[in-house]
Amino acid sequence: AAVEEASPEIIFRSKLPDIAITNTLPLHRYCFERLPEVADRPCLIDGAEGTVRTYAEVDRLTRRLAAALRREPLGLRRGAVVMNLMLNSAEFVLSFFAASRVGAAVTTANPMSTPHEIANQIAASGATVVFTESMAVDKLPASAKDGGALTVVLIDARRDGCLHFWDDVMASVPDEEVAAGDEDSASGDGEFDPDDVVALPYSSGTTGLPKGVMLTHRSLSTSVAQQVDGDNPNIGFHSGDVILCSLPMFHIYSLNTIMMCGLRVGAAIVVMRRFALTAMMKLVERHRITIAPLVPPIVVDVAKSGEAAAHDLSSVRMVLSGAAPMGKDIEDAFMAKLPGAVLGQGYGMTEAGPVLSMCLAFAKEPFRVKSGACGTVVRNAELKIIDPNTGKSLGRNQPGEICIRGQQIMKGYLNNPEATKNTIDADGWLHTGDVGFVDDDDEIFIVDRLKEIIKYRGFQVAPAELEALLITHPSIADAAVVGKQVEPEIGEIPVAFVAKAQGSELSDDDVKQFVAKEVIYYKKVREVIFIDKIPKAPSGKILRKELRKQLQEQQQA
Ligand code: 4UU
Repeated sequence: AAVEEASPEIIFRSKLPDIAITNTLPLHRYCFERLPEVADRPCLIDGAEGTVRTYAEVDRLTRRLAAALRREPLGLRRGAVVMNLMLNSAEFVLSFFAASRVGAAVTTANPMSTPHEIANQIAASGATVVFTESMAVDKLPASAKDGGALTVVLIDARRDGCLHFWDDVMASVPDEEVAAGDEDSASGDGEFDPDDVVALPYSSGTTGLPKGVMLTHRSLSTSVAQQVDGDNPNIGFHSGDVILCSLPMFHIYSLNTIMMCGLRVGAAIVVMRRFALTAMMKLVERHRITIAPLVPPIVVDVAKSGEAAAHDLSSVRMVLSGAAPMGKDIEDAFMAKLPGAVLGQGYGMTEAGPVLSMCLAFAKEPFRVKSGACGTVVRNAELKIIDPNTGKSLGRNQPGEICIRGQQIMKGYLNNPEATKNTIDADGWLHTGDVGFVDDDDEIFIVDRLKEIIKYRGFQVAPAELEALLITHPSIADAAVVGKQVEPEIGEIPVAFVAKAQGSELSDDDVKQFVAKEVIYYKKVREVIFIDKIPKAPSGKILRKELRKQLQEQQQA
């Protein structure tokens, strides 16, 4: 029989050498490994109040909370799932690492989500405890409020049927029980596997509905190491840095690159409940912030704002952008406002752990980089570009689907081996659904997307979710949702193509309002186009390319 000759794969690597990575520790141990050195340094600074918690205090609070999580009424064990449904706060960080200590996983969600979205994620993830705040508590499923299967811990108010984070939960553990040497169930008694899931964010990936992304202790510590470990780290964070945390920790970008990387290096993290331009600038001035991780819409806000000049932003030495494309023109406009800082991009995807590539101008020994590039593949990882039709790997400067391999990528989608298999192939390559190329200097440029997702200000919108909702409307026969490129402050908006049921007098406002009632603000349908029939392949797959083309033609007309 003929032996098929496998053509050698073309694999791209970092320009930084691989390093020895510690990725078998529980994540909390890994992130707090430098505790003895940084114990008295500021760890979490509350943006609104200005209160400072040191590394020793944060570590001790997570131990206390872990002890409380283990005992009744919470009674959490290895394998349990906790939901963090809140904006940025110290409590978010504490519950995340306390969960890690007991061997539980944290599924994160935006507290602006609708009751329907929250209920779906609770059911799908199997969460039994929810850490949340007043703004979201009334949206929890009814079973949660009358002492059903869910225990609700409220961080900012007292309420019947809920536990108060500080007064009930934290206070239940006497100080003498929070011994510094107290061992975690996630490591002390041997019941720990680095491949246990510790974070469970939801992402729709390349297709379909949002799915639980199983990120393990091993994947996240590998990802953090790829960014900030080694003698010449890819991102040269250090313990003297003051890092702005204005991006939501419920998204993997903030959770990993700000929170985990920040803690790993022993930096101070300034926690903003949520982003606001003026407040952010004041915080930079007040705390002499050195590192500002942002997303392109915020970069545009700063570039366009006259306020930058009214504040002393000179302490900022590094501005990181990611989660959506940022063109050269935006980069250049921004740099004119902050000439003293290095601006660069990271490219991440929840499933990839999340960071695939990072700007090498952030390295301790920086490289020169090009504007518009989204970094070079991280160290201790492999990246290839494949022809989406043949699967063959491509050389430099040839656009194709970006694939990544390494110990940082997800273990898979929760309870969804089918979707996992479609995303991570038999050889361990994760297929991103992004189209890009690697240039002669190993820099990556993203040029297109094969996958369905729409990114509204960096947030994921899954067309399949909106389509499933739209077709439940009695006057809608069929529907398809695609993204439309708009101003860079937004990026893309969801546009619905709707085929009306016979005789229906549905208006575009009807459609918009119908969707708006069920989904979080950034998933709202912003435009409706009525058509006779949704174009589909014989397999039933929506021909999104055709719809996108139709949008483009309309925009040009
Ligand atoms: C063009 O967006 C993210 C994670 C981003 C991230 C994380 C850590 C950035 C920097 C960092 O340090 O995850 P998701 O899952 O929400 O969205 C993933 C998708 C990608 O597949 C790609 O289509 O978001 C898009 N994307 C980008 N596109 C992410 N980063 C970029 C980028 N340029 N820099």
